[in-house]
Amino acid sequence: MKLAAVKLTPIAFRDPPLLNAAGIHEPYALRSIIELESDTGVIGLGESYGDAAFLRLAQALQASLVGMDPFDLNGLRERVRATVGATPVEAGSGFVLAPGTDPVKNFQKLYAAFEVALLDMQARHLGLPLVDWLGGRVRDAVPFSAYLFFKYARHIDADYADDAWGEALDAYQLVAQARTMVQRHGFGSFKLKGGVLPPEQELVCMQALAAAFPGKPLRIDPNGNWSLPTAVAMGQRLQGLLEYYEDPCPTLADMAALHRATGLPLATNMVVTDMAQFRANVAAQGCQIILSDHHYWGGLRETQLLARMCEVFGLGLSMHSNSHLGISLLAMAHVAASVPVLSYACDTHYPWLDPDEEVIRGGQLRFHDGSIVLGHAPGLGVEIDQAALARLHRQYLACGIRSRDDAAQMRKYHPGWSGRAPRF
Ligand code: GKR
Ligand code: MG
Repeated sequence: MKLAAVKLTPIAFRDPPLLNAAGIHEPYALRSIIELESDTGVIGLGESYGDAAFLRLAQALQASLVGMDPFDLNGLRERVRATVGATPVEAGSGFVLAPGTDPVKNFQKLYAAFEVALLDMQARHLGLPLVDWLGGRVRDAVPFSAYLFFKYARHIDADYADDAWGEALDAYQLVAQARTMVQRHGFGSFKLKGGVLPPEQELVCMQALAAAFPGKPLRIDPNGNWSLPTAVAMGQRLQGLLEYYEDPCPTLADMAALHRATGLPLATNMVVTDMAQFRANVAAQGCQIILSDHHYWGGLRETQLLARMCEVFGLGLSMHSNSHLGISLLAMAHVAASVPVLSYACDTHYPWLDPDEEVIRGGQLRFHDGSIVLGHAPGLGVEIDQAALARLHRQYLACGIRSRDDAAQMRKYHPGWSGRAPRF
């Protein structure tokens, strides 16, 4: 079997006005969809970043893949290495809250994007669900948490109608958002994207969630927007409420000091994003839970390696997410189902996806009791709806966004907004 065709389609999909430490989401989020086809007619699918820097890399790699053996992942590695080596690094590019957009991750993210599609093709060729080709399932259902956001009711500059979620800027509105998530998807745990409102107000929201959903695991993620003294003070008041405390402070040294001061379990997708940082974290005894993300950790097999490393060093493992569609969600679920140590509900932005904006044939994937349940179809188990893909590609061409910039978007609402961190 040989790779006969490699198609890469940049897309843009509607994204609600979600607030975070860096600003606010733009009206469209960018992704890329990878479609491989072998000379025997087997397909392989992937989904990754859609920012201009990633697309340049992926386009530079594309032609070199045609003709390769789809099982030759070392061959992919060499081709990716050559492409990344020949591409000048754009210093300062990348978006701080999407760790994979950092140019230092060029190798990992490019390899990961095509590794997923090749693994999908391999599994389809063998007639195996991807999870079984990854070593077998330790669970059939992968739990996800309800990812709660403060949000505005409407974008300042969208060319489409307001979303149905409405505004969420206080505890009452946030609890209503959480209830909707639970009613629609059955989630059994909650993550609040913090670092947005003054910490006291976010604490009140966490207390309201705890009262509304007694006994359910809660997390807060201020994305490094709290100073160490703020994080310690808030940590003391959050004692007893938290399953884990995610990235309140921006540096590993601060996270380690916070853990010493509060004893709270700390999670991160900001200060541990590669193996060198993993080693530093172990030495510093900073974070106890690592949030993996195959898109920038170098693919599904590297995620399994990370899981093994967490097991060896006694760390917990969970999963990070940026705005994405169903192919990413399935890749996350298949690898999560193959990893014994992944014992926390994973993050996903998927509930924020407008149901009309999915590229999978048959439409949006469904959560069952908050979980993605893996079936027995080969590979990732889905096909592309070509009409939907073409529509989202036209949306990409028309929307004018080429790299995510939540800070610039926020300045459209508040011209003086600095985005300085840590802000609280
Ligand atoms: O989409 O606003 C967002 C999130 O803040 C995202 O950018 C983060 O990368 O979800 C992420 C996280 O857990 O840090
Ligand atoms: Mg995070």
